[in-house]
Amino acid sequence: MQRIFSGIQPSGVPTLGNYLGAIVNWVALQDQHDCIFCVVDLHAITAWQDPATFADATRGMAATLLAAGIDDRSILFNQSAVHAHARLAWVFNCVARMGWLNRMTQFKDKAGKDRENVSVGLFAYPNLMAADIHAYHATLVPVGDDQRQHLELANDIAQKFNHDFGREFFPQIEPMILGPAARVMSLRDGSKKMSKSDPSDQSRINLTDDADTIALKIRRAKTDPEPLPEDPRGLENRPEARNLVGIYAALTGSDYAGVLRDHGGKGFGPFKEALAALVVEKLAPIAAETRRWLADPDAIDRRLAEGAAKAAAIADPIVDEAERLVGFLKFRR
Ligand code: AQP
Repeated sequence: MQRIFSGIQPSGVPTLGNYLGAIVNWVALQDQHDCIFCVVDLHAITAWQDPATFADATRGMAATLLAAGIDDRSILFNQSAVHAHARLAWVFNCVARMGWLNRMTQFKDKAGKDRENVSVGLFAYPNLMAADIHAYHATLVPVGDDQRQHLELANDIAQKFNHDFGREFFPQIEPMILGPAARVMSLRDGSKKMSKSDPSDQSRINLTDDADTIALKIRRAKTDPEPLPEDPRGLENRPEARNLVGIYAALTGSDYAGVLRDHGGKGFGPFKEALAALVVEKLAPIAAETRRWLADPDAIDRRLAEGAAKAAAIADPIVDEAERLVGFLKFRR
Protein backbone atom coordinates (compact mmCIF):
# COMPACT_ATOMS: atom_id res chain seq x y z
CA MET A 1 0.00 0.00 0.00
CA GLN A 2 1.51 3.35 -1.01
CA ARG A 3 1.79 6.05 1.64
CA ILE A 4 0.06 9.38 1.04
CA PHE A 5 0.86 12.65 2.79
CA SER A 6 -0.98 15.92 2.34
CA GLY A 7 -1.59 19.06 4.37
CA ILE A 8 -3.75 22.13 4.65
CA GLN A 9 -2.98 25.46 6.33
CA PRO A 10 -5.21 26.74 9.14
CA SER A 11 -4.89 30.20 7.60
CA GLY A 12 -8.62 30.84 7.35
CA VAL A 13 -11.86 29.00 6.76
CA PRO A 14 -11.38 26.31 4.08
CA THR A 15 -12.83 27.21 0.68
CA LEU A 16 -14.57 25.31 -2.06
CA GLY A 17 -11.14 25.35 -3.78
CA ASN A 18 -9.51 23.53 -0.86
CA TYR A 19 -12.46 21.12 -0.79
CA LEU A 20 -12.47 20.22 -4.49
CA GLY A 21 -8.72 20.48 -5.06
CA ALA A 22 -7.74 18.51 -1.97
CA ILE A 23 -10.16 17.43 0.78
CA VAL A 24 -12.69 15.52 -1.34
CA ASN A 25 -9.83 13.53 -2.89
CA TRP A 26 -8.29 12.81 0.52
CA VAL A 27 -11.58 11.32 1.71
CA ALA A 28 -11.81 9.03 -1.32
CA LEU A 29 -8.17 7.91 -1.09
CA GLN A 30 -8.50 6.55 2.44
CA ASP A 31 -9.85 3.23 1.16
CA GLN A 32 -6.84 2.22 -0.87
CA HIS A 33 -3.88 3.96 0.77
CA ASP A 34 -2.01 4.46 3.98
CA CYS A 35 -2.98 8.13 4.53
CA ILE A 36 -1.40 10.83 6.69
CA PHE A 37 -3.17 14.22 6.73
CA CYS A 38 -1.88 17.26 8.51
CA VAL A 39 -3.15 20.67 9.56
CA VAL A 40 0.03 22.56 8.71
CA ASP A 41 0.22 25.24 11.39
CA LEU A 42 3.99 25.71 10.86
CA HIS A 43 3.27 26.67 7.26
CA ALA A 44 0.47 29.02 8.29
CA ILE A 45 2.76 31.25 10.38
CA THR A 46 4.78 32.13 7.28
CA ALA A 47 2.10 34.87 7.14
CA TRP A 48 0.85 36.62 10.31
CA GLN A 49 -1.66 34.62 12.38
CA ASP A 50 -3.33 36.18 15.41
CA PRO A 51 -2.15 34.16 18.46
CA ALA A 52 -5.51 34.79 20.16
CA THR A 53 -7.40 32.82 17.51
CA PHE A 54 -4.76 30.61 15.89
CA ALA A 55 -5.32 27.51 18.05
CA ASP A 56 -9.04 27.72 17.31
CA ALA A 57 -8.32 28.07 13.59
CA THR A 58 -6.25 24.88 13.79
CA ARG A 59 -9.09 23.08 15.62
CA GLY A 60 -11.58 24.49 13.12
CA MET A 61 -9.62 23.12 10.18
CA ALA A 62 -9.37 19.71 11.87
CA ALA A 63 -13.14 19.81 12.53
CA THR A 64 -13.82 20.45 8.84
CA LEU A 65 -11.61 17.57 7.78
CA LEU A 66 -13.32 15.22 10.23
CA ALA A 67 -16.72 16.51 9.11
CA ALA A 68 -15.83 15.97 5.45
CA GLY A 69 -15.09 12.31 6.14
CA ILE A 70 -11.47 11.90 7.24
CA ASP A 71 -11.81 9.03 9.70
CA ASP A 72 -9.89 6.41 11.68
CA ARG A 73 -8.38 4.90 8.55
CA SER A 74 -6.12 7.98 8.36
CA ILE A 75 -3.66 9.66 10.68
CA LEU A 76 -4.74 13.28 11.32
CA PHE A 77 -2.66 15.72 13.39
CA ASN A 78 -1.32 19.26 13.57
CA GLN A 79 2.17 19.78 12.23
CA SER A 80 3.74 21.64 15.17
CA ALA A 81 2.99 18.63 17.42
CA VAL A 82 5.49 16.46 15.51
CA HIS A 83 8.98 17.94 15.70
CA ALA A 84 10.36 15.77 12.91
CA HIS A 85 8.93 18.26 10.36
CA ALA A 86 10.97 21.21 11.64
CA ARG A 87 14.12 19.10 12.13
CA LEU A 88 14.11 17.78 8.58
CA ALA A 89 13.11 21.18 7.17
CA TRP A 90 16.31 22.66 8.63
CA VAL A 91 18.42 20.00 6.92
CA PHE A 92 16.56 20.70 3.66
CA ASN A 93 17.17 24.45 4.09
CA CYS A 94 20.82 23.53 3.81
CA VAL A 95 20.30 21.20 0.81
CA ALA A 96 18.02 23.36 -1.38
CA ARG A 97 19.65 26.17 -3.36
CA MET A 98 18.54 29.81 -3.33
CA GLY A 99 18.20 29.70 -7.12
CA TRP A 100 15.67 26.85 -6.88
CA LEU A 101 13.48 28.74 -4.42
CA ASN A 102 13.79 31.98 -6.40
CA ARG A 103 11.90 30.25 -9.21
CA MET A 104 8.84 29.38 -7.10
CA THR A 105 5.81 31.15 -8.58
CA GLN A 106 3.74 30.85 -5.39
CA PHE A 107 6.37 32.87 -3.51
CA LYS A 108 6.35 35.50 -6.25
CA ASP A 109 2.52 35.65 -6.14
CA LYS A 110 2.34 35.83 -2.35
CA ALA A 111 5.25 38.21 -1.83
CA GLY A 112 4.22 40.46 -4.73
CA LYS A 113 6.02 43.80 -4.65
CA ASP A 114 6.76 43.41 -0.95
CA ARG A 115 9.58 40.84 -1.25
CA GLU A 116 11.88 42.57 1.25
CA ASN A 117 9.19 42.56 3.90
CA VAL A 118 7.83 39.02 3.84
CA SER A 119 9.10 36.41 6.31
CA VAL A 120 12.10 34.19 5.58
CA GLY A 121 9.68 31.34 6.34
CA LEU A 122 7.55 32.24 3.32
CA PHE A 123 10.61 31.95 1.09
CA ALA A 124 11.65 28.61 2.64
CA TYR A 125 8.05 27.27 2.68
CA PRO A 126 8.72 24.67 -0.07
CA ASN A 127 11.59 23.17 1.98
CA LEU A 128 9.24 22.59 4.91
CA MET A 129 6.71 21.09 2.52
CA ALA A 130 9.38 18.72 1.19
CA ALA A 131 10.20 17.76 4.79
CA ASP A 132 6.51 17.09 5.55
CA ILE A 133 6.39 14.48 2.82
CA HIS A 134 9.87 12.97 3.07
CA ALA A 135 9.70 12.58 6.87
CA TYR A 136 7.21 9.76 6.23
CA HIS A 137 8.82 8.35 3.06
CA ALA A 138 5.45 9.11 1.46
CA THR A 139 5.35 8.64 -2.31
CA LEU A 140 1.95 10.03 -3.31
CA VAL A 141 0.80 13.58 -2.63
CA PRO A 142 -2.78 14.61 -3.51
CA VAL A 143 -2.81 18.39 -3.99
CA GLY A 144 -4.38 21.10 -6.12
CA ASP A 145 -2.61 22.14 -9.30
CA ASP A 146 -1.07 25.19 -7.54
CA GLN A 147 1.30 22.87 -5.65
CA ARG A 148 2.80 21.08 -8.68
CA GLN A 149 5.97 23.19 -8.73
CA HIS A 150 6.58 22.66 -4.99
CA LEU A 151 6.41 18.88 -5.48
CA GLU A 152 8.97 19.05 -8.29
CA LEU A 153 11.22 20.93 -5.89
CA ALA A 154 10.65 18.26 -3.20
CA ASN A 155 11.96 15.69 -5.69
CA ASP A 156 15.01 17.85 -6.50
CA ILE A 157 15.75 18.16 -2.78
CA ALA A 158 15.45 14.38 -2.26
CA GLN A 159 17.75 13.73 -5.20
CA LYS A 160 20.40 16.18 -3.99
CA PHE A 161 20.21 14.86 -0.41
CA ASN A 162 20.64 11.27 -1.65
CA HIS A 163 23.56 12.33 -3.85
CA ASP A 164 25.29 14.49 -1.21
CA PHE A 165 24.99 11.91 1.56
CA GLY A 166 25.63 8.84 -0.57
CA ARG A 167 22.46 6.81 -0.11
CA GLU A 168 19.14 6.40 -1.93
CA PHE A 169 17.31 7.39 1.24
CA PHE A 170 14.40 9.60 0.18
CA PRO A 171 12.15 8.19 -2.58
CA GLN A 172 10.82 10.24 -5.48
CA ILE A 173 7.24 11.40 -4.99
CA GLU A 174 4.35 11.60 -7.40
CA PRO A 175 1.80 14.39 -7.37
CA MET A 176 -1.87 13.32 -7.60
CA ILE A 177 -3.69 16.23 -9.20
CA LEU A 178 -7.23 15.05 -9.65
CA GLY A 179 -10.42 16.16 -11.37
CA PRO A 180 -11.81 19.14 -13.28
CA ALA A 181 -11.53 21.38 -10.20
CA ALA A 182 -7.84 20.86 -9.47
CA ARG A 183 -7.59 24.67 -9.72
CA VAL A 184 -10.75 26.49 -8.62
CA MET A 185 -10.54 30.16 -9.52
CA SER A 186 -11.71 33.28 -7.69
CA LEU A 187 -15.38 34.16 -8.27
CA ARG A 188 -14.31 37.75 -8.95
CA ASP A 189 -11.34 37.12 -11.25
CA GLY A 190 -10.97 33.98 -13.35
CA SER A 191 -7.20 34.42 -13.60
CA LYS A 192 -6.62 34.18 -9.82
CA LYS A 193 -7.05 31.03 -7.76
CA MET A 194 -9.70 30.92 -5.05
CA SER A 195 -7.86 31.43 -1.76
CA LYS A 196 -8.94 31.38 1.89
CA SER A 197 -6.74 34.41 2.63
CA ASP A 198 -7.98 36.54 -0.30
CA PRO A 199 -9.03 39.90 1.19
CA SER A 200 -12.37 39.71 -0.67
CA ASP A 201 -14.87 37.32 0.91
CA GLN A 202 -16.90 37.56 -2.33
CA SER A 203 -14.04 35.86 -4.20
CA ARG A 204 -14.63 32.52 -2.53
CA ILE A 205 -17.17 30.08 -1.10
CA ASN A 206 -16.26 29.22 2.49
CA LEU A 207 -17.22 25.75 3.68
CA THR A 208 -19.07 27.44 6.56
CA ASP A 209 -21.16 29.81 4.35
CA ASP A 210 -24.93 29.41 4.73
CA ALA A 211 -27.26 28.71 1.81
CA ASP A 212 -28.21 32.37 1.22
CA THR A 213 -24.59 33.53 1.23
CA ILE A 214 -23.58 30.80 -1.22
CA ALA A 215 -26.48 31.65 -3.57
CA LEU A 216 -25.64 35.36 -3.45
CA LYS A 217 -21.91 34.83 -4.09
CA ILE A 218 -22.63 32.57 -7.08
CA ARG A 219 -25.27 34.96 -8.46
CA ARG A 220 -22.70 37.78 -8.24
CA ALA A 221 -19.82 35.71 -9.65
CA LYS A 222 -18.15 37.42 -12.58
CA THR A 223 -19.16 35.99 -15.98
CA ASP A 224 -19.23 37.19 -19.58
CA PRO A 225 -22.33 38.13 -21.61
CA GLU A 226 -22.28 35.05 -23.93
CA PRO A 227 -24.43 31.97 -23.20
CA LEU A 228 -22.63 28.78 -22.15
CA PRO A 229 -21.06 26.98 -25.12
CA GLU A 230 -22.27 23.53 -26.17
CA ASP A 231 -18.73 22.24 -26.66
CA PRO A 232 -15.90 22.39 -24.05
CA ARG A 233 -13.63 24.01 -26.67
CA GLY A 234 -15.90 27.05 -26.39
CA LEU A 235 -14.64 27.54 -22.82
CA GLU A 236 -11.17 28.50 -24.04
CA ASN A 237 -10.41 32.15 -23.23
CA ARG A 238 -13.52 32.28 -21.00
CA PRO A 239 -11.88 31.65 -17.59
CA GLU A 240 -14.90 32.58 -15.46
CA ALA A 241 -17.29 30.35 -17.43
CA ARG A 242 -14.73 27.54 -17.39
CA ASN A 243 -14.38 27.87 -13.63
CA LEU A 244 -18.12 27.61 -12.90
CA VAL A 245 -18.54 24.67 -15.29
CA GLY A 246 -15.51 22.96 -13.68
CA ILE A 247 -16.99 23.38 -10.21
CA TYR A 248 -20.31 21.93 -11.39
CA ALA A 249 -18.49 19.01 -13.03
CA ALA A 250 -16.43 18.25 -9.91
CA LEU A 251 -19.47 18.32 -7.65
CA THR A 252 -21.43 15.93 -9.89
CA GLY A 253 -18.51 13.62 -10.71
CA SER A 254 -18.86 14.65 -14.37
CA ASP A 255 -16.62 16.55 -16.81
CA TYR A 256 -16.88 19.76 -18.87
CA ALA A 257 -18.58 17.96 -21.80
CA GLY A 258 -21.12 16.28 -19.50
CA VAL A 259 -22.12 19.57 -17.87
CA LEU A 260 -22.37 21.36 -21.22
CA ARG A 261 -24.59 18.59 -22.61
CA ASP A 262 -27.18 19.66 -20.01
CA HIS A 263 -26.50 23.39 -19.73
CA GLY A 264 -24.79 24.44 -23.01
CA GLY A 265 -26.62 27.12 -25.00
CA LYS A 266 -28.35 28.50 -21.88
CA GLY A 267 -27.62 31.83 -20.21
CA PHE A 268 -25.73 32.12 -16.93
CA GLY A 269 -28.88 32.96 -14.91
CA PRO A 270 -30.39 29.46 -14.80
CA PHE A 271 -26.96 27.81 -14.68
CA LYS A 272 -25.95 29.86 -11.64
CA GLU A 273 -29.24 28.90 -9.93
CA ALA A 274 -28.54 25.21 -10.55
CA LEU A 275 -24.93 25.57 -9.43
CA ALA A 276 -25.90 27.36 -6.20
CA ALA A 277 -28.42 24.62 -5.33
CA LEU A 278 -25.77 21.97 -5.98
CA VAL A 279 -23.09 23.70 -3.87
CA VAL A 280 -25.56 24.13 -0.99
CA GLU A 281 -26.63 20.48 -1.21
CA LYS A 282 -23.01 19.28 -1.02
CA LEU A 283 -21.66 21.71 1.58
CA ALA A 284 -24.58 22.00 4.05
CA PRO A 285 -24.05 18.54 5.63
CA ILE A 286 -20.31 19.26 6.07
CA ALA A 287 -21.02 22.62 7.71
CA ALA A 288 -23.52 20.98 10.10
CA GLU A 289 -21.08 18.19 11.01
CA THR A 290 -18.27 20.75 11.50
CA ARG A 291 -20.47 22.61 14.01
CA ARG A 292 -21.10 19.31 15.83
CA TRP A 293 -17.34 18.68 16.17
CA LEU A 294 -16.68 22.28 17.25
CA ALA A 295 -19.16 21.87 20.10
CA ASP A 296 -16.68 19.39 21.62
CA PRO A 297 -13.17 20.90 21.25
CA ASP A 298 -11.69 18.30 23.63
CA ALA A 299 -12.71 15.54 21.24
CA ILE A 300 -10.89 17.34 18.41
CA ASP A 301 -7.77 17.82 20.57
CA ARG A 302 -7.80 14.14 21.59
CA ARG A 303 -8.07 13.09 17.96
CA LEU A 304 -5.14 15.35 16.96
CA ALA A 305 -2.97 14.22 19.89
CA GLU A 306 -3.53 10.54 19.02
CA GLY A 307 -2.69 11.32 15.41
CA ALA A 308 0.47 13.18 16.42
CA ALA A 309 1.70 10.20 18.45
CA LYS A 310 1.15 7.85 15.51
CA ALA A 311 2.78 10.30 13.08
CA ALA A 312 5.83 10.77 15.32
CA ALA A 313 6.25 7.00 15.59
CA ILE A 314 6.71 6.89 11.80
CA ALA A 315 8.64 10.13 11.23
CA ASP A 316 11.08 10.13 14.16
CA PRO A 317 13.12 7.07 13.06
CA ILE A 318 13.24 8.33 9.45
CA VAL A 319 14.48 11.78 10.47
CA ASP A 320 16.91 10.24 13.01
CA GLU A 321 18.42 8.26 10.15
CA ALA A 322 18.57 11.33 7.88
CA GLU A 323 20.44 13.16 10.65
CA ARG A 324 22.86 10.23 11.00
CA LEU A 325 23.52 10.41 7.25
CA VAL A 326 24.28 14.13 7.64
CA GLY A 327 26.77 13.18 10.35
CA PHE A 328 25.13 14.63 13.44
CA LEU A 329 26.34 13.13 16.71
CA LYS A 330 23.39 10.96 17.79
CA PHE A 331 23.06 9.45 21.27
CA ARG A 332 21.46 6.09 21.98
CA ARG A 333 17.91 6.58 23.28
N1 AQP B 1 -8.23 27.31 -5.60
C1 AQP B 1 -7.84 26.06 -5.41
N2 AQP B 1 -8.23 25.09 -6.25
C2 AQP B 1 -7.84 23.80 -6.06
N3 AQP B 1 -7.10 23.41 -5.00
C3 AQP B 1 -6.70 24.33 -4.13
N4 AQP B 1 -5.96 24.27 -3.02
C4 AQP B 1 -5.85 25.51 -2.48
N5 AQP B 1 -6.51 26.41 -3.23
C5 AQP B 1 -7.04 25.70 -4.28
C6 AQP B 1 -5.40 23.05 -2.47
O1 AQP B 1 -5.80 22.96 -1.11
C7 AQP B 1 -4.77 22.28 -0.39
C8 AQP B 1 -4.46 23.02 0.88
O2 AQP B 1 -3.92 24.28 0.56
P1 AQP B 1 -3.16 25.10 1.67
O3 AQP B 1 -4.10 25.52 2.70
O4 AQP B 1 -2.03 24.32 2.19
O5 AQP B 1 -2.50 26.31 0.92
P2 AQP B 1 -2.85 27.08 -0.35
O6 AQP B 1 -2.67 26.25 -1.58
O7 AQP B 1 -2.04 28.35 -0.30
O8 AQP B 1 -4.41 27.38 -0.16
P3 AQP B 1 -5.11 28.75 0.01
O9 AQP B 1 -6.57 28.47 0.20
O10 AQP B 1 -4.76 29.65 -1.13
O11 AQP B 1 -4.52 29.27 1.38
P4 AQP B 1 -3.84 30.66 1.69
O12 AQP B 1 -4.83 31.69 1.24
O13 AQP B 1 -3.62 30.66 3.17
O14 AQP B 1 -2.57 30.72 0.92
C9 AQP B 1 -3.58 22.14 -1.33
O15 AQP B 1 -3.54 20.81 -1.82
C10 AQP B 1 -3.89 23.10 -2.43
O16 AQP B 1 -3.34 22.67 -3.65
